[in-house]
Amino acid sequence: QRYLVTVGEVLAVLAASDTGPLALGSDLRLGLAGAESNVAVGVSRLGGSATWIGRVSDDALGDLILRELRAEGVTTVAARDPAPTSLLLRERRTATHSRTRYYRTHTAGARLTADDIPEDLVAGAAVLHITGITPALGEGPARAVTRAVDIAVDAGVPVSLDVNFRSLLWNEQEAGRTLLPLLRRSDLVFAGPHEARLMVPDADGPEELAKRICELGPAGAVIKLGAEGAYALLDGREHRQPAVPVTLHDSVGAGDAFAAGYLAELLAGEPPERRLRTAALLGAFAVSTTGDWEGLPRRNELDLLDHYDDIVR
Ligand code: KDG
Repeated sequence: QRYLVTVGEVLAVLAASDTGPLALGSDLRLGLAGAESNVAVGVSRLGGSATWIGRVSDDALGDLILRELRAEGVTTVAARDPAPTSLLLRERRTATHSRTRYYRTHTAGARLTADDIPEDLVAGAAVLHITGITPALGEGPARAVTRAVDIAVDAGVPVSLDVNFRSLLWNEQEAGRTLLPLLRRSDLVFAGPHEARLMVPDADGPEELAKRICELGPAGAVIKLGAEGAYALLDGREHRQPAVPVTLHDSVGAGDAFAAGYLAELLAGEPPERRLRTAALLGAFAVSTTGDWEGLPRRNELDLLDHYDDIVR
């Protein structure tokens, strides 16, 4: 069976229910987040097979993570670890803008090592998806990602990289230095314009950014442009994908959703136009629903937004 494999950390999210300063207090909703697991869930909901590799705390939140991923049909390869689960505190500062604070040091996910990566599993995958978040968690996780890429490249498994720069975890120089060698060995790169510029600093504009990224090695580069859609250079061919118009509700998770849509269609053997269209649809579902992944569609729901109409009767 063709499956996607990914490596990362799942965090517990404490999200304010109220809009406004969290310093005034609020009910908190417990949920989960994690760029790589968001992608795995998105792929699984579209009928693809996805496996997530990571370290999971032996605390109750770790149990919740495994239950939730399994409920979503994601295969988990997770060593249990006595260190606690990472937390992400999400303040809903205004109706459309949230602020994040990580509680993410000495936690289970950051104790991932290269030994946690099962060789056969990565070598047998149809695609390995990595993001720039895991290498930012520390030397162990960075080595784990490098190990996964080593295995994939040796086995001829295409590598997909979402640059996913997180300024709360490291600075731009460190990110550029660490991610560039991974990008050179990737086949497909997802990045926003700012993230792309971390990789090719003297380039500008989606066309030039994608072209310069592909000159470094990848056969494909997808530059995500938010409400403007996406520009992709895939095997030397240009593609422009408009965004699907929706009302912005919560933009967190849009990039992961986009990657999930693209990769699910890649797994299904669909052509680039279809991959990009589904990517845009999943991005639209993510921004118009609450949470990073909860609102992602099943395949039979895609046309809810494809034939854009507010009410289905
Ligand atoms: O991509 C959305 C992520 O920001 C979220 O799910 C949490 O993985 C996460 C991170 O490190 O920010």
